[in-house]
Amino acid sequence: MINKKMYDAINDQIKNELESAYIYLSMVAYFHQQNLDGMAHWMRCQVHEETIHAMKFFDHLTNRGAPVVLKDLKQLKTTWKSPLEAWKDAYAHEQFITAKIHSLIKIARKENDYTAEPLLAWFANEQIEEESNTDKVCRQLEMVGENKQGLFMLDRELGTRVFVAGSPFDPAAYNLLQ
Ligand code: OFO
Repeated sequence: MINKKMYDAINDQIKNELESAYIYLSMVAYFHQQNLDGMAHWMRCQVHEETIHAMKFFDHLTNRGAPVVLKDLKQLKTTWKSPLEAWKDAYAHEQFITAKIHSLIKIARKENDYTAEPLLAWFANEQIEEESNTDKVCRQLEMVGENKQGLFMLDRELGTRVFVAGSPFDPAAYNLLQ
């Protein structure tokens, strides 16, 4: 049995994670338009990962016998002035998600939800990487500035990111995400 506050907050977080996937999918489209296929590829991997995040929370509720309620996703930004602006938005979005995870932890502690804590600890740790990945690309783009060759090299490097194996809806596969 899950406490009502925790239940509502987790349902809300499923929406936040799906919104993350939706935002990054918009960035995939934008980067392809800019001929930055490496960045588009990196964001495709990120969409996959965000869907896994949503499913981790989805399964948590389902396994505790609580019904998942999917909510409306908010209207998205669909274009950016520059690749740097897009990556800055990605970094800001990850900071927003970190704050949401921290507030979930606060609720779990207040409501003595020991069952949710291990999952939330996983997410708190995951957010270190999520913030650091997007922040690093912002810094690299700032370093590159107007240098087209530098942008090309960075795009090539981001294109080497490897997809997590398996479907984001298959718990056996998404447990591989460390
Ligand atoms: Fe990008 O970490 Fe989930 O949302």
